[in-house]
Amino acid sequence: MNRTYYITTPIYYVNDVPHIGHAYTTLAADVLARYKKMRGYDVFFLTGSDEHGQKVEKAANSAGETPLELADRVVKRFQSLWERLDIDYTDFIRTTQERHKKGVSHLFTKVMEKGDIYLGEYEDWYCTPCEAFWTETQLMDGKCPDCNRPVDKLKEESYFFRMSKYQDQLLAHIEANPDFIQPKSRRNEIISFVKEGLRDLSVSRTSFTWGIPVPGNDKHVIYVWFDALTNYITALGYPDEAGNFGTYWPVDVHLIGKDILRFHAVYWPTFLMAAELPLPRKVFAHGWWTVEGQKMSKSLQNVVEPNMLIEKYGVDAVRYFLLREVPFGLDGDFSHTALVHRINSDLANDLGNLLSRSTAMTSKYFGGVVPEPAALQEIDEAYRAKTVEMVHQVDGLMDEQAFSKALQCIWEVISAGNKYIDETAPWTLAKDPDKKDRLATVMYCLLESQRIVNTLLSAFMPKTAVKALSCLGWTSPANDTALAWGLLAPGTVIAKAEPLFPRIEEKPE
Ligand code: ME8
Repeated sequence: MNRTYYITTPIYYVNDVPHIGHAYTTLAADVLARYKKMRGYDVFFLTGSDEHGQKVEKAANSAGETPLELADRVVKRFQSLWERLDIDYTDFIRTTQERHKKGVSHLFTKVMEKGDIYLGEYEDWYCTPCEAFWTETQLMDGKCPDCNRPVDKLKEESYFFRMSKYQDQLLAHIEANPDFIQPKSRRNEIISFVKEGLRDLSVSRTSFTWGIPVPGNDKHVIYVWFDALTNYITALGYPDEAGNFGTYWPVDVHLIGKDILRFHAVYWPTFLMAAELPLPRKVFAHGWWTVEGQKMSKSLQNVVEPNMLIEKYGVDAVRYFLLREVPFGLDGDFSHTALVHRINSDLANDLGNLLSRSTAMTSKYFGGVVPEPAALQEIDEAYRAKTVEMVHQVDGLMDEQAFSKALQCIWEVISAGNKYIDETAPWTLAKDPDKKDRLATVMYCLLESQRIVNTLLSAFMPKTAVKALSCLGWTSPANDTALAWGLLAPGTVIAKAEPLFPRIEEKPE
């Protein structure tokens, strides 16, 4: 039986169209899922859409459609973008699906039967765009502390979840499991938040109807976060605790943006505690993208549309850039200049050039056939050892969701390859028939190191990696065993590589 690995993205609201922020989380999840698959894990990668709530109801009203019509229309935009971005998810859950509604009702009933959901009355400040209630003290200058927009005083009958009851248990769990909330700075924020005291949480609404009815009282719909978070288990077939739920839960990592950490690191674990279900192993909150130094927003008209980027630069350049440019967990800035710079320097110059040079020399000196290496000398051994060490390092970095560092580590080996060519000077060796063995060894090391590099890169840039590997005559699947040194068989026919990434000379916008 393979080890399992369950990874999720947030389920995105259907009242917005997808932008690079959404693409970022989904891409990171895809890279990790592909990587874990390559390392032999049985991976379940879940994404989906969050389709209930007042915002969707309002957006549908103003577009003159039913909420479900709106959801059906927008969800297609997400799904077609994921296809273009080569996102290889296992399942896509929509919160309007029966399987989800059934699981949410079950969870709600179970927690209510336990006495942890009770009927009360709610009065507080409510921010409609954020769908969040705030206490008087949480407001910033009388406005929503998250988005700085005006809030309304709301009083309504509401069901409450006894979140306060789980405060100590949650704190103890966070403290005993340093990996539970990552990165560390975010973990500290949550610890302070929990220490300030958890209040009971309103988990139903009567002010709108687009949602899952509270079992036994359909005046109320279930609060969007109780509904949305539960997707992570309903997609596995919950309440059926056998099947996929039994196989994949608890989740290995929920990848989310920092904006929704509190919901994932406080609300969700306490719901699970109440339901006596295991908690997620890790919640990782990545940072926020701005665009050319500014917050991305519809009103500023600076929303970066991933489809446009793919058309202009190609899918793998976009995949590479988003994960390389900014350490996962920190905020970052998107700019066309930075993207063009990465393409020209990392992809065209370093990665592409190395492959072109090596395959061109193999064609010229060995008729396009992988030569038989002789004994490795010190310089070859150092290059081999660096390649082998990279495989090990990348594995640890991927477990920490340190995508940018993993790519840096791979690029050190690519740069070492270019340097190795300069230092061994194959064109000089080629002039001396007595150095044929030496030349063969150098060529072999170059090709073999790149076979391993491109196998690792298949998680990041699937199409490019397949292209590069096929130039190297390697058509076996990219898997765990393919990462060992020495598998490229002498005698294999290689192809002279076309540039993987042509340089972009034009001035970027
Ligand atoms: O919050 N930079 O959905 P959502 C980086 N439905 N990431 C960004 C980003 C940016 N500028 N903008 C958005 C919801 N994101 C809920 C989630 S989960 C049970 C329910 C990404 O459509 C980031 O992952 O508003 C963030 O957490 C998510 O989009 C919010 O997506």
